[in-house]
Amino acid sequence: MSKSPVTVLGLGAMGTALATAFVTGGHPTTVWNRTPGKAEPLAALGAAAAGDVAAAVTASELVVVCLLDHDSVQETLAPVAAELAGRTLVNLTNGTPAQAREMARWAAGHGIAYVDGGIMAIPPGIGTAQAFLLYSGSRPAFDTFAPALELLGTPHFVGEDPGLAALHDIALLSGMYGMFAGAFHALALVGTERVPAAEFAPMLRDFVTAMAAGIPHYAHQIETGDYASGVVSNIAMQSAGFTNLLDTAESQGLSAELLAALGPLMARRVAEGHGAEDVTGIVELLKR
Ligand code: FVH
Repeated sequence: MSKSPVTVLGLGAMGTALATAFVTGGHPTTVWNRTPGKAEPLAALGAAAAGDVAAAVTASELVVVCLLDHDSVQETLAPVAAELAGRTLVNLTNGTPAQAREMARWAAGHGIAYVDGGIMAIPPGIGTAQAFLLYSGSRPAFDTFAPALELLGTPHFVGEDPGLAALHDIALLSGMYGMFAGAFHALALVGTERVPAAEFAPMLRDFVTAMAAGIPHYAHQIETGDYASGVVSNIAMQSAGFTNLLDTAESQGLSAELLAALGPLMARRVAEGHGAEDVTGIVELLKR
């Protein structure tokens, strides 16, 4: 059976990985990039390099866009709205839920089927078992092109509200950056005593991985608002211990700014009478 033609707009690190997955997966693939020259390796694999955005868009029913940000997507697509009419636009550019909903309204106004997406992988991971992608928006459009999109990584359709993929994406990235913040602080801290980072790193990875196993339990507490269920390490104890993290950073001559926000939140929660509960209760202090 012949495979559906795909157009990829944007040949940065990620767009190139996406286009490579489509072309090697047997899809007739047309590519375009603002700065010429980036299409050459893909053309060598069999992709067609379009001379302008309009030619790229009209080559395929499925148009995948992966540019730097929301502004660059708007700037690139606004002039070709008429050419996109009747096609499916899958936007894999990182953005906010509000931006995704704005794109969906724009697409609906021009007769374009719209699917927003979030890529949970780095470019070398595209097409591997570890890669997964989030999608939301038009379910019929997603279903039609799912066989092509599956080449990029495991697809998760998270709902017809077009903002939901971005919400999941930003939430996952928030978790990742929180983990990075702690890990970078830890690596810098051992470095103050010349402990080799490479020797410490596996210990850090294993400990963080073991602690991450608690996430489903924390999720239940946060969803139900019951921060007293199944408490193993109460917040009063954790708050007392956390001051040692801040004091150690200070005495080792290291800024604790990557960690600092947690200490006052824990102390406030304890002061408000929740010392016997779990540390997850600090989310109550985040709500506005
Ligand atoms: N790379 C990663 O690890 C992450 C993984 C998760 C998803 N992100 C998001 O993917 C989007 C693209 O990221 P990228 O890695 O491809 O980024 P770059 O290599 O910097 O390429 C940027 C492309 O955007 C084009 N571009 C920028 N501004 C404009 C504009 N005003 N008009 C048209 N195109 C524009 C740029 O073109 P050029 O500079 O080569 O001419 C590149 O094609 C991004 O949302 C990540 O957050 C990647």
